[in-house]
Amino acid sequence: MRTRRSHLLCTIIISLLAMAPSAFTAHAVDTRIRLNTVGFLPEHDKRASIAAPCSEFSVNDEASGKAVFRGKTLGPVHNADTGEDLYVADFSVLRRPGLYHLEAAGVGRSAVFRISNEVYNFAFYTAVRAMTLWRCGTAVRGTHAATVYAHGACHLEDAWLDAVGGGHTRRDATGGWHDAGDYNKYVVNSGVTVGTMLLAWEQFGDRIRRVALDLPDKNTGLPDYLSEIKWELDWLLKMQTLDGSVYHKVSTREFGPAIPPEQEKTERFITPYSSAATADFVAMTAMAARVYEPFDKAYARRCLEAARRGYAFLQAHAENHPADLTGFRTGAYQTKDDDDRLWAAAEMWETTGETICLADIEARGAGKKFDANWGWSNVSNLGLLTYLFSKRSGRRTTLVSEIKAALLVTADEIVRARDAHGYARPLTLYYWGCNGGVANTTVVLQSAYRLTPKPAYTEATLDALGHLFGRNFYGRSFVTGLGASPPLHPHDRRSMGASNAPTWPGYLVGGGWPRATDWKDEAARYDLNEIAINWNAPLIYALAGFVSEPTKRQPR
Ligand code: 9MR
Ligand code: 9MR
Ligand code: ZN
Repeated sequence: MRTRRSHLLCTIIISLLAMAPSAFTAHAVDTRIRLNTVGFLPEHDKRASIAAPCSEFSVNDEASGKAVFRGKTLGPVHNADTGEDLYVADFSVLRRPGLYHLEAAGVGRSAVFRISNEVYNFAFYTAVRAMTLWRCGTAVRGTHAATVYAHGACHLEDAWLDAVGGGHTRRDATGGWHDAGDYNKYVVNSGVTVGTMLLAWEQFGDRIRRVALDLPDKNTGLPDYLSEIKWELDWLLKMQTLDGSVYHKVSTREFGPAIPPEQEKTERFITPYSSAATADFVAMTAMAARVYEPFDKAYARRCLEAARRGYAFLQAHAENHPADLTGFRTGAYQTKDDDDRLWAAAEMWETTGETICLADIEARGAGKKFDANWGWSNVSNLGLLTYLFSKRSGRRTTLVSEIKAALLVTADEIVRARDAHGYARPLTLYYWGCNGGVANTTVVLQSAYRLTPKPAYTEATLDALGHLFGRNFYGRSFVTGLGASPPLHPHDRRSMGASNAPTWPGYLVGGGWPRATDWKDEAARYDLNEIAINWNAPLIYALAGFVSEPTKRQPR
């Protein structure tokens, strides 16, 4: 009895220590006050949306309780997609680093939030480490808020060749990341994921190259961030066939049960190739060839050789070729290949400088617009950006200026969507995985900022993060383990299995649809609450832009 008691006490103390600071507040949090609960950067906009009549507010120092800022709310503004009248509290001028909460007169107080230059560092670490925890073919282990998350080496038998005419024999297709809440591995979805993560490296490498990610990899000579992406690339290289085409996926025939990955012993198969998977593979390996070149020349050569073989295959087979997925009921990721081919051409051009690739991207890019809403089924944004920011000479200047203008048009459209929304959501649509879509807008915004440094592009990027971290209809963070009241029941087989399975941290959940108000934090709702690599990648991209070196400016 005594031991049990003290054990219980220990557990309580440990969980208290592990909790966000908000858990310490004696006062209840009123979830009608909705803001970015991960926090704010000192020099940037700071706003909260209040879903209750309120004319005055203050921001109070958490420790002393003293008001350090007082203001009047704006509004109400009617927010159409949630049907609410919202009052907006703007405390942008408060810049002093610290721990605060907001008090809305007549309403209540908000969750605790931080103002600091380093406010996104831990979130970045956690979101990338989530990729490490997604690794297949190896044991994984990580600690978050004093809880250890671990599983044994899984899927070491990947994968059988039956579905590609290889008889009942195996080909090594171990490694890579699991796709999502399921443990299968899909090349097309890896495409947008790796593409977005490598773009973050190209745009924000200076900020993220020194971030230590506690990887199990030893002596790779690579920055940790690139080492993590290499885990996926190494798997992708195993997915290319001799003729250059690339198998579409590695998967069980049906979706498996919610058991830890090392317990899943059902046979997993390689499925036939698709032209979209092949084109995405070309784009990824061509990008990797130039990104890894300064660190590992042999690996860069290997990636380039693979990219060239894939590209040659595509040129010899110009028609769109969906994968034959007969007999498989797992993720399909079927998509017409024109955007994938455009992206492949752009990356081949940027890496090789060859005129045939330039002609290819310029033919495919002519008249193309950017998409405010994009993702695994439409990656032309990635190709257009690579062409636009190419460091090579020889591009058609009229096309370059057209694509420049197109980028700004779409970025402005995203800013207007943000302006029109009561929670500053930069995307107007609601669909399966739309939180990933919200994060994807930041790629357009941050890229536009590189062309034209309009503050609105950066602020809207931060608003996208703010929305995902709590300034939304639910007043909750959409990323497991981060911010206030994050999802506890994601559709993630590791988190679902046993009744006491802890919620694995660092994962963006899909989000509510068809209406803004339809999200549920329920594990069974894979259409609302699944996690996926292609949604974490743009979250990582968005955070990468604001990672800061702790040594530069310490919070006072
Ligand atoms: O668990 C599966 C999830 O990872 C997929 O995204 C989703 C949609 O393809 O399907 C889930 O699997 C369900 C299947 O489609 C229908 N039967 C129940 C399965 C588990 O909830
Ligand atoms: O992200 C995918 C979404 O765009 C589709 O509408 C949905 C249904 O086909 O599938 C989503 O992808 C799932 C994939 O099929 C299997 N792994 C989990 C993915 C996220 O739910
Ligand atoms: Zn696995």
